Amino acid sequence: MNMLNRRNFVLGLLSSSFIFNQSKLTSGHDNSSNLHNIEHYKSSEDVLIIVDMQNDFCPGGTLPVKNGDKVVEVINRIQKKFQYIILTQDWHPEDHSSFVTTNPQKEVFSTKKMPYGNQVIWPPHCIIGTEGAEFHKNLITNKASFIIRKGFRKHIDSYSGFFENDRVTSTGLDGILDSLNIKRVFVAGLALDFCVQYTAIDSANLGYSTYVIQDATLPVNIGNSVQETMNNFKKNNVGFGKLEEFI
Ligand code: VGL
Ligand code: ZN
Repeated sequence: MNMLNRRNFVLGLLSSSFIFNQSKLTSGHDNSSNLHNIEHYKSSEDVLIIVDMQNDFCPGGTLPVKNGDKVVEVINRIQKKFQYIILTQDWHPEDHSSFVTTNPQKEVFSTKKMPYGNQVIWPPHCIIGTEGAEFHKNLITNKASFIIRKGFRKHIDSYSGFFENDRVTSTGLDGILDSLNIKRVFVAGLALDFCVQYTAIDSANLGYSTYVIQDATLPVNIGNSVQETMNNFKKNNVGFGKLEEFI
């Protein structure tokens, strides 16, 4: 094919596919099924981020949030309102630098200095490949399009789903939301005063309108971590309330 013919051939292809698409849109038997309508009201600009809904953060786990398992039901219900759902998964090597077992001279919940700032000392939790790192068995996970794993570098902890605790190492989540053209981020899961807080604040600072769903999260509660979280939400323009107040 010479250049001119190739051009006409390509244009022909383009226009025939255009007509095909048009006819699909305007076809007489427009089957706007219920499913179609549901997809329509689920905004393509919204994402639900379900933070660390894992066994070790639930009763019976190694770093349990009181009643942590109770939010699973609420999270499953609100998943129905979203087209885009992303899970985060705390995912640590067994000798992670934040673990008390790696710092035997330290007390659990005390802090130590890391090159990137103060780091809380945690009981070992969410160790790669263990039952404790698995999602709670009742959590619906098959609607999520991505699982973001974080905290797998021995020398950096990661609370936020966006950036690790050095505040520069990216998890890739911002790139995903950006390429999906997401505008609003809704955050649920565990724990309100750590990973949910950091995820929501990073999200707001990256420019997404951000809301934490009050009845779909609970705190670990260390010192006055909950009050501080509420103050930080106000300072960083993160909404905190029930989903019905925002959608
Ligand atoms: C978390 C402490 C350590 C959380 C994770 O998911 O909130 N907290 N690792
Ligand atoms: Zn962790």
